[in-house]
Amino acid sequence: MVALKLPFLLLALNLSLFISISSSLGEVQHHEFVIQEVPVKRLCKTRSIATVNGQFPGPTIEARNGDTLIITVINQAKYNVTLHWHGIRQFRTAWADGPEFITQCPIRPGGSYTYRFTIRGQEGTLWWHAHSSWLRATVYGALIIRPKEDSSYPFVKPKKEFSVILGEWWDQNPMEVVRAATITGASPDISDAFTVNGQPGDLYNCSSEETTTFPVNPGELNLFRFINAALNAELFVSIAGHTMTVVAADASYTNPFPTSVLILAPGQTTDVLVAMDQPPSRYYIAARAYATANGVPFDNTTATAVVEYDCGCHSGLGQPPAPPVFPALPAFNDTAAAAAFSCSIKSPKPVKLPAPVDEGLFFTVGLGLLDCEPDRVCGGPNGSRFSASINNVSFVLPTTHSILQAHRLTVPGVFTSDFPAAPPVKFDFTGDNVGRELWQPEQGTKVYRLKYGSVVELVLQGTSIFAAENHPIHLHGYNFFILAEGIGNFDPARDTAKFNQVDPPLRNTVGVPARGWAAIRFVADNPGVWLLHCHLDVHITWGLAMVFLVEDGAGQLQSLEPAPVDLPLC
Ligand SMILES: *[C@@H]1O[C@H](CO)[C@@H](O)[C@H](O)[C@H]1NC(C)=O
Ligand SMILES: *[C@@H]1O[C@H](CO)[C@@H](O)[C@H](O)[C@H]1NC(C)=O
Ligand SMILES: *[C@@H]1O[C@H](CO)[C@@H](O)[C@H](O)[C@H]1NC(C)=O
Ligand SMILES: *[C@@H]1O[C@H](CO)[C@@H](O)[C@H](O)[C@H]1NC(C)=O
Ligand SMILES: *[C@@H]1O[C@H](CO)[C@@H](O)[C@H](O)[C@H]1NC(C)=O
Ligand SMILES: *[C@@H]1O[C@H](CO)[C@@H](O)[C@H](O)[C@H]1NC(C)=O
Ligand SMILES: [Cu+2]
Repeated sequence: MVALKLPFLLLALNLSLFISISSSLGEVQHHEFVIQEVPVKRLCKTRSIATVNGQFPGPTIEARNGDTLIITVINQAKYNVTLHWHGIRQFRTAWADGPEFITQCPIRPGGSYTYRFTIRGQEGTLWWHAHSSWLRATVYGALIIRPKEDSSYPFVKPKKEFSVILGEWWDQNPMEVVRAATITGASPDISDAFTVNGQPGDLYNCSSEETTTFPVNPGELNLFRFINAALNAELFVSIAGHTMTVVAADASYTNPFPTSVLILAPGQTTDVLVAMDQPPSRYYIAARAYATANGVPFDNTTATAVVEYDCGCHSGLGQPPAPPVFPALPAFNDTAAAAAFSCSIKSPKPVKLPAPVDEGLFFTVGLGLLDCEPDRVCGGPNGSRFSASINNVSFVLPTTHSILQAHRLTVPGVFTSDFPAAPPVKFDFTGDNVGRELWQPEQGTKVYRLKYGSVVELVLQGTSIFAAENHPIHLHGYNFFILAEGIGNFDPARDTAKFNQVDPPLRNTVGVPARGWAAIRFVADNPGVWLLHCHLDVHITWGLAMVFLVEDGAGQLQSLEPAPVDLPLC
């Protein structure tokens, strides 16, 4: 089946795929996003959630490469909010990137802010989400970027397109979940469900009436745009009976390959073509966690949606429809399946890898524990407080100015520029016996400065402090080539030989393997301040983040634009 389908797709592959950064601009789109709380019922309970325009998931933005988006956000909820356009390069428009206290102060209740940016040289699926505390649990939606001309898809134009947004649901208000955990220092409560387009599906109580359904016709070739919008879980996802052909990831085209299962870390997207070539019936799409931290509790439930063929065969008179076919999913700890999938993603043709490297950086990423405040007992292990860090610095958000504003206005005391290029202590990063004296990180608001245009190679090294775990690391404002991933401690003498210098994939989020490493490369050609962080919200809450400050280059076209007049201040 696979062998039959693939040549057909490959023949259709237009080999001149690389998207040119066209100077002729596309359409200008205006949107109004009102942040408002509405009651929704899930898992038998009703609670009020923050939404955009009362929709959950929020509105889909459909654009073409080259379009300019002008999105006015009006905050009518009781929370501070910011929105982030995940994966958008934001050339010269860092002011519109969104992470709170990094590129702007939050939009306060009653306030508003207009995000303005142009999509340049990106096609595929991205998404938008709140970037303030844990609001993104319910404030998110798809951002679809089509080619400027329909004829320039590098694959057969699909008959139908579906967005499949995987989310995570708590019975409690997620803002309360993180607030409680921040007070005690304990690990936040795990979620109660995963969702597909906002619905948990048939395997949960009080949910089967509203299971998401994707109506298809026999014989069609359809595009499914998968987005992992979950807060704290990497997800395996599969469609029963159907082979998926991966054609894009994080809004970059890939060399097409067939697979029966996808793995998506929070933040990642994957576009797949699926031929509706099975006997007309109903087939489950199912998603559940890929969990790598030994002994750490996780949500082990399974979300489903249904791919339903139009065949007049579902409501036989008096006969209940047959239950949909269920797919095989890998075990929760199937690292081999996760690695096989990530390593199959490649650029569609040889790339021009930026070289030579100007900045060779080595960052450890992992967990840690902080001592509790004096005279208190915290809720983490042995009365401690959970923490996380990069190069032993646990990131602390500023409060009086965003880092971008402090940079532009040269406000002292908001951040320091001494983020270390390498970990302060060399140890057996992935070993089982990391000395307890190494477990407590330093706290700080440190940036690493990059000259405009410098070529950066960054090795992200997981540690096994407290628990080794896969960390999905996301870089704002950039795509990067993933040169290689490996298990154990990165050894330059041995491991640089494994770098894919031919067709490495271009992405915005890389899952750094548990007890392993990933190497990425990018050119610092976008001035501004850009957050690098773990996209598990539990870890960013604990400080697994840092900031690259990219200096202006020569002249206006290599410099950050002036701040918008309505930029929210602290
Ligand atoms: C679903 O409902 C049943 C019956 O009321 C109950 O026993 C079970 O605990 C519920 N499951 C969940 C996950 O809430
Ligand atoms: C999910 O976790 C619960 C609680 O730890 C456990 O009782 C249950 O057996 C697990 N279910 C699966 C399918 O692993
Ligand atoms: C995965 O979990 C199963 C049972 O929970 C265990 O037997 C197996 O050794 C684990 N595999 C890995 C690779 O950790
Ligand atoms: C907690 O303390 C006990 C006893 O000192 C020790 O054995 C254990 O390793 C500690 N656990 C953590 C996570 O620090
Ligand atoms: C991190 O820094 C703290 C404070 O300086 C130190 O005690 C600890 O050993 C360091 N840990 C590592 C892994 O570098
Ligand atoms: C909202 O943001 C402002 C800074 O702009 C801050 O002073 C305030 O504490 C924040 N409110 C909440 C509830 O976090
Ligand atoms: Cu993480």
